[in-house]
Amino acid sequence: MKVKQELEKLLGKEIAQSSNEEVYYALLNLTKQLADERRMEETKKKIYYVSAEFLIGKLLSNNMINLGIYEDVKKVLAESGKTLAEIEEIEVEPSLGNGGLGRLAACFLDSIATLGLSGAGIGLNYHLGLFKQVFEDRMQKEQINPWIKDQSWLRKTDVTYPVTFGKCTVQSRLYEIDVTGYNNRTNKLCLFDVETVDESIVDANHQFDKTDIEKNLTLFLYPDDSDEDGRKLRIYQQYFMVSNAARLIIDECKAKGSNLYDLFDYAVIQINDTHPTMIIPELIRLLVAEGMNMDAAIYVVSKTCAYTNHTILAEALEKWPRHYLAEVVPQLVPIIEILDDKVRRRFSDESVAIIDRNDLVHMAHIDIHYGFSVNGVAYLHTEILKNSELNNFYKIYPEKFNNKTNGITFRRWLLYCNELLSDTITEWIGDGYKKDAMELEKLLAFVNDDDKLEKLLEIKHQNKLRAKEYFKETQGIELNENSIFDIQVKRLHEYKRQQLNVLYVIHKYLEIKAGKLPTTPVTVIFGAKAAPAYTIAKDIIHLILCLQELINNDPEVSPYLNVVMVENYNVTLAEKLIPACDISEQISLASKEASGTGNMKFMLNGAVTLGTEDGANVEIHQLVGDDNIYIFGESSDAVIDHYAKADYVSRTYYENNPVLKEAVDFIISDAVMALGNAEMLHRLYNELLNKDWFMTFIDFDSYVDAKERAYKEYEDRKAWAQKMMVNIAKAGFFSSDRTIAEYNNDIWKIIK
Ligand code: 8GP
Repeated sequence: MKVKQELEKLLGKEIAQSSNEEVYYALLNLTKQLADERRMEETKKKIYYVSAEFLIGKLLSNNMINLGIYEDVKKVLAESGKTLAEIEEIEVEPSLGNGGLGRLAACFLDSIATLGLSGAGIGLNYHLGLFKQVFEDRMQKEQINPWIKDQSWLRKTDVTYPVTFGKCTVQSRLYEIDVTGYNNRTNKLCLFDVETVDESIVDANHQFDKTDIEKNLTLFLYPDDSDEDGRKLRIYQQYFMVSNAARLIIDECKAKGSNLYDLFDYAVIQINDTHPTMIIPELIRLLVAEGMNMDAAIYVVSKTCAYTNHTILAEALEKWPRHYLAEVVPQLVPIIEILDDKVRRRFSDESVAIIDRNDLVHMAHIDIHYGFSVNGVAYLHTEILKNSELNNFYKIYPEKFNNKTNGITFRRWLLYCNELLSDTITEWIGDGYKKDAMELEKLLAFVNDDDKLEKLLEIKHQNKLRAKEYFKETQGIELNENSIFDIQVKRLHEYKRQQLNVLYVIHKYLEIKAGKLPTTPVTVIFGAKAAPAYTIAKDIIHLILCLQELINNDPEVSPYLNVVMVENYNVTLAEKLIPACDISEQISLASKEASGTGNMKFMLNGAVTLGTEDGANVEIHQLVGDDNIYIFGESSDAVIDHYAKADYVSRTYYENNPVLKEAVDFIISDAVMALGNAEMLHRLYNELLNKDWFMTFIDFDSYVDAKERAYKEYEDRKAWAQKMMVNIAKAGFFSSDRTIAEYNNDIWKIIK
């Protein structure tokens, strides 16, 4: 295809004469056309990945790579004096996701299409999505994040369903976004919306009438659930999502010849965490309405649905009061009661009941009893599910439990975000790794090749320069490209322990003040959004921003140590930061991070992990060996034991460790209080001292040791480059193509 001609045809003029915006829309349309040409007939069986989040990121470059026109487009733009980077600035990142679970869903859609499998994502078309984070007075403030433009990747369809709630009926509308596979088929992301949605009901403080369902249903992802109306709104959203999904699936399967008794031969539904759980009773309801008897409907649905668990944190395992469901979706309650009754007849163990003695409906329990597969997302996580968190279920259904270690799409997280590296790898080992990521292992042949090691360091430096320029321009942040980039970017949560990193920063600051100077300067970079109602998480952000101000403006310290918190961390920023990273912070309390996927992205881009034996870090450790990772902290067994015995007392650590005490006390020192809010800083200080539920203090010493070791070993540039090489070479296992192949072989069984 002649890209230039096609583009100029769409533009009606020469590229050089067109604005960046015009070029962007021409590329959008060209890409959509090409994606459409790759649509393929659907196979008998299809995977439906139902998820509250799809954190898809900007789509233009990713689609162009998958469609094979990326290089040509870049060349053509360059000839006309434009760069793709400036064209991409026009694209707004969709606000359809929050964290790992949502980004995983996006990587999975890419891999499903890349492997040529017939599949679709199903979710909601949130107009304002997750909030946009801004910093004011060194605090996180939330703003609305509208992202839908007149022309976008969304395509309006004719598909619409009436969805009935206890108090009203709304009419849905399906929108679609094409999902291109790498040199392969085009699938769809199906996003349901409601036409009565009204963005104008949201006031300047982000408040809106939570009971006005017709107007608010698809405004926000994860609306504030700190009050009852907010929690009910989440149920409205979830039911709206799954009721539409169920009808779409039934319609598609019928159209392909299903008589519904054989639904599982036509569809497999992957339930992404518990948000879509109501699809189980809803499908049962719909099948019964089609004339099936209840037992048959339960049997059919149970053979169609599979569940993925993404966290063991109790607060994330949804439990809805029965009376909420009775108000919002009364039609499901009798079905859920039947499901519970059947469980109670079979098992006397109260802990596996669906409706507990307090009248709470345990959504995960529905999934486990009435789905055919339950999977965790990394080896350790699945072991913890089997042996502790869900042990009572594992004893009943050992055959349902399986592990699927997460993965990431290498198209976005290497080919696109780190072209320097991927071009160099291609030069060295050919481009076979683009289809078979395990070929990256060929790089192991170069661990003693000085020129190639030198080249890796040079690429890292270039990527730091690129990040420096980007953050200077977009956020006014100064990054020192000659410093170690030590990065922790992820949702803000106490279990992820940004506060541990912060305590180290304080400790380092105090050391420098006392005259102990690091050889190489360090920049500690954070990026994280805190859930709007999560007070302590916001306090941690506040502390980081105070330290940023204090440290970066202290002429004694700033030549050696800088702290940076980037604003509104999202996929686009991740794509800039990850290729520039030296040290990847994966420091969750062992047993708490189900997998992590950022850890995989950093490794693939040549960063060395500093982490606990948690989630997929365990597998990274096994792959790269002791010399190419910095592991510290308590083991997950030890942590689980501490919880069981309730014997962790943070104050004891504080009192017995003067270095730790000094760092903790600094949170409420005059220097920090002069910049910060006393209430917030004291709250955080007291939380750590009197509770510290995620055991920050227990790992402080070993964290400091590991970090010092990493900084020291960074000095030996050749040895460091060897670690980089090994990390990149061993990252192939974490391709989401591998993960999806495993889902398909073990769970979905879709034949191409
Ligand atoms: C995340 C896990 O925290 C992370 O370890 C894992 O890599 C990722 O899922 C993908 O499996 N979980 C969530 O994002 C999550 O639980 N989000 C809550 C809002 C539901």
